[in-house]
Amino acid sequence: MKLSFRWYGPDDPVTLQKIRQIPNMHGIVSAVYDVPVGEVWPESSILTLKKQIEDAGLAFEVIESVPVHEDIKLGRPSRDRYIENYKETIRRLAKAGIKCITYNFMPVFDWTRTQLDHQLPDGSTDLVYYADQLAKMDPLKGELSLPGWDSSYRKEDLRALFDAYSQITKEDLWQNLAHFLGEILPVAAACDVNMAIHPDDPPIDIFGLPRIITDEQNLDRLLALSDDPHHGLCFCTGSLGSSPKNDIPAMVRKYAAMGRIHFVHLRNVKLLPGGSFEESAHFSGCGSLDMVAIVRALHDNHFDGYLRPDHGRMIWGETGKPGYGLYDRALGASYITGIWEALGA
Ligand SMILES: [Mn+2]
Repeated sequence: MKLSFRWYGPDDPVTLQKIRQIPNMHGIVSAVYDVPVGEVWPESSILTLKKQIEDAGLAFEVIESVPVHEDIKLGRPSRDRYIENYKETIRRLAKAGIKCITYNFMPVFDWTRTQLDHQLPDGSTDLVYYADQLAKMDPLKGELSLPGWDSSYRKEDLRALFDAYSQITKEDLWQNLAHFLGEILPVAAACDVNMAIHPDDPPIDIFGLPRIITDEQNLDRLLALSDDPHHGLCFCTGSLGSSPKNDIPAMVRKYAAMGRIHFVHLRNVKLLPGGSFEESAHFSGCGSLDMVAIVRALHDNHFDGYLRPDHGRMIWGETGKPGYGLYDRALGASYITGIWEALGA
């Protein structure tokens, strides 16, 4: 297990020096953030990022994420150019020493929450998804004020995207994912880079947009698209775990035994009635997931991939990017390290 930590670059209030002081920390998970989706990442940007991270004494081996252009997900003719760009970005990242690239195949939006500053009884704040709050939201009406969403979409672009997705089925989305993987996996294999798909978060259709990376059945279907071991998962316990039908420890055990988990996002969620959930502290007692059972499933399978604490609460008066403060994620990292150590060498 290579303990890692997400870092958003020099503007991140959480500095590399602070991250390095977390015990057992191996490396940084980051990305080039100033390139439009679909364009090739400049080598100079990749190398600058690498130097910043390595100069701080941390490994630079994981990218989260190289985003997939909507034209690829929609299967538009223009996807060919974006797929070629994606391949070139993979080659450049591999040349810089990257071993694992995370991506997702969620239409239009990445993760969805309904509130980013929900207050817990202890005074900390967390990210939540309340079904009744979501029911009142419409991204195509009023101001686009949904928490954490990409504000770079203009409303007319968003409407056009929603229209485009209304024309395709989940089977179409599967076809488009299969086409994308058929193109990029040979490149990843040649470069010896692991591709790790992040599941849909939460793993349900939202606003009528199709979502397919949601449960064990779909993960099986996904992995069956290619036997190449470079084709694997970024297993996000909080995303998959926000659906009560997913048995997270059992799924981790299964896919770790197959050698298909390349990267783990470890966090806990507290499931509420009606499909709602709250992100909780990592400790099992704070949420619905058994973190020891999850880490044990990895440990039993000699997991040597990357793992990072995922979203944390805001505690001790910290302010910053919701979910990505230092303190609670550092607590999560140490908690995970403690479980790992207790399970033995
Ligand atoms: Mn995640």
